Amino acid sequence: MHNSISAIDKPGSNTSLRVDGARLLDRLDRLAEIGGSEDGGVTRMGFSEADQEARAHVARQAADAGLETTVDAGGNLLIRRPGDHHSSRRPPVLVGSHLDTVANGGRLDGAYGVLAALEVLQTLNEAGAETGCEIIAIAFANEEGALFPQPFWGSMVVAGRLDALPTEPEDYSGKPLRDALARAGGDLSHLRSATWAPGSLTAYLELHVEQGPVLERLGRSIGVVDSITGRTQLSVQVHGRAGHAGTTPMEGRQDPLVVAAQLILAVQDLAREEKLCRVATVGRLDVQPNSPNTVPDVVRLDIDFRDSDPARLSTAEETVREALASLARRGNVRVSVQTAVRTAPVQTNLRLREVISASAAELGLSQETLPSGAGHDAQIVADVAPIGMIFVPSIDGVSHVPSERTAPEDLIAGADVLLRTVMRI
Ligand code: HGY
Ligand code: MN
Ligand code: MN
Repeated sequence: MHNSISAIDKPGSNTSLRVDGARLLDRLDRLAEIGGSEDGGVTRMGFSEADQEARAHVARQAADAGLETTVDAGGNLLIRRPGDHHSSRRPPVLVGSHLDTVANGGRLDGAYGVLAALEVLQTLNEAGAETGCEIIAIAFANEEGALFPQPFWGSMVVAGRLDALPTEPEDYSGKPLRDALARAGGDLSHLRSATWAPGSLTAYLELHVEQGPVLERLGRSIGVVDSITGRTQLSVQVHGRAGHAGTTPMEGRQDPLVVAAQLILAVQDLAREEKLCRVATVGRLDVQPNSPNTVPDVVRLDIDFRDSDPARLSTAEETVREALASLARRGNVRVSVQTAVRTAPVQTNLRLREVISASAAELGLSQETLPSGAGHDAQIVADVAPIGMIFVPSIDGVSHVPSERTAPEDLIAGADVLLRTVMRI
């Protein structure tokens, strides 16, 4: 984790500057229409058509605002102010989040951080404000990994974690990423050109909805994030022996779905009974051939577990692998396990936390320091830059669902804290 940061925190110059809240809210409404559904949900899975449309939409909004946009080889959208508006030669500050969503997710997860970063850049540009270094807004590609199961794709590229990425990524149906990435303006053969070396950024800042209940329960407007959870995601395949539901005797069946069901209960016990990790979830299950009168052939499931302690994550993973091996023996099926995600928990940068906190205080906003139970691009970018994260409350603490919402005044307040923080770095 790259955590050294040069002196920051100039007293808040231009303290009267505020974002254009109405413009931010309007942009959020319009972006939510891309991939939007009747129930208010949004589906813009990374590198899908809807995701490409959203990226192009935001790029047009930036260009209409007189800003410059580029797409790097990883498919990340970067937005810059034209000309030279920074007083020092220090490396740039990246500010952003992601535009892609989970299936039928919410309208704010990721999108809010990207549009707030655009709003901050436009506000600075309209005011002709000088900043301590260049401020670049970024929309990371495929943070969720909902279609192409390589979550944190864009931030892994920026952080140079190319060895951890498959050389020829495919989506869940086996479709290659290469063409979809090219359509987004990226280039799978030149990912290295999109990496940022350690020390080449002064900081990375991400504004995000909390996606949990803490700020709402405490009645706080701003969250100063002190750490981001570690996360392991295992992709499991259970191979049995398909057969006729009516004629295959129960004795000697090799039913992969029965083993998968036993595994799902074992995963829940990890967090519930054995307390080996904070949370554990099986959210995706694929049964083939998925026919009511056929004993299944193969079952695929993804196991997601999280904790702030890497040692607990390793123990939980070992326990899952042991349970899987013993269930496979008992069920006389064959299993294979791939590690889809293994991200370490990270701390945010103390100086950035202090600047965020001071910015919120200057704006008269209540605040709380808290950990993030969700994963974020920031925890990957932490390899190459000091990171800071700002939260705003989630109504009812829900996210990854159509009812994901945040009060408009909180959305605007979060963007003002981001603006003020950026101006102090
Ligand atoms: O899964 C997460 O924590 C994030 O939403 N990608
Ligand atoms: Mn998410
Ligand atoms: Mn997110």
